[in-house]
Amino acid sequence: MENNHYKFNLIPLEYDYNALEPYIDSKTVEIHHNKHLKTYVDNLNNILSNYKEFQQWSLEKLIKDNDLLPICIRQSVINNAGGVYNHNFYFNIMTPNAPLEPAGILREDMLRQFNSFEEFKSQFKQAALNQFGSGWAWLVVDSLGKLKIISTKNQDTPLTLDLYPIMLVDVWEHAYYLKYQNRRADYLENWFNIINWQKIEYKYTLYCKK
Ligand code: MN3
Repeated sequence: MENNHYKFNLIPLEYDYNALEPYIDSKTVEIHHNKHLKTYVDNLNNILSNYKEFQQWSLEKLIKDNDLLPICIRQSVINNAGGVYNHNFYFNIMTPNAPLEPAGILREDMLRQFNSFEEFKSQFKQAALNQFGSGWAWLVVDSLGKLKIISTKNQDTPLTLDLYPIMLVDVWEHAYYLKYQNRRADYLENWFNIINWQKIEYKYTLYCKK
């Protein structure tokens, strides 16, 4: 069962480790999920095990309201809760049976703001390429309801920026190094074959209904 507060679980993937081949290799998905993500889950649980008062807080609240946490655990909660949130999100929006482009209202709004899907893709890839060092590229909705592409470093999230995230890609080297080594651009190009647009569209409609 999925827990959105302490004690957090390693959420199983909805697909097999080899399901994203040939775009992401089986070994990378396995290590990424069963080692990297698991470490974030374990670290977060370890930190919170000594702080009963925060054990009912959701992942989102731990990230958003981090200024209410004791200073001695604040940065490690930001890193590890962010690591869990970002990776759960990332694994959730990939699928082996991907439609190659979004549909519905998301597509309409994307075309309105970026002129074409190709232009959106190119800007998103550029943000992911330009993220220096470890981090993430995101498609978010801002407080005016506009789609925006941003990047964050390390395990930072847009949640603290009053932005509503609907899509992200991991550009830490561990997400692609085994197969692509330093070729982040190739990883990104291939990643566009395994995006679960239905899930992203659903997140977008949730935002629109708010
Ligand atoms: Mn990662």
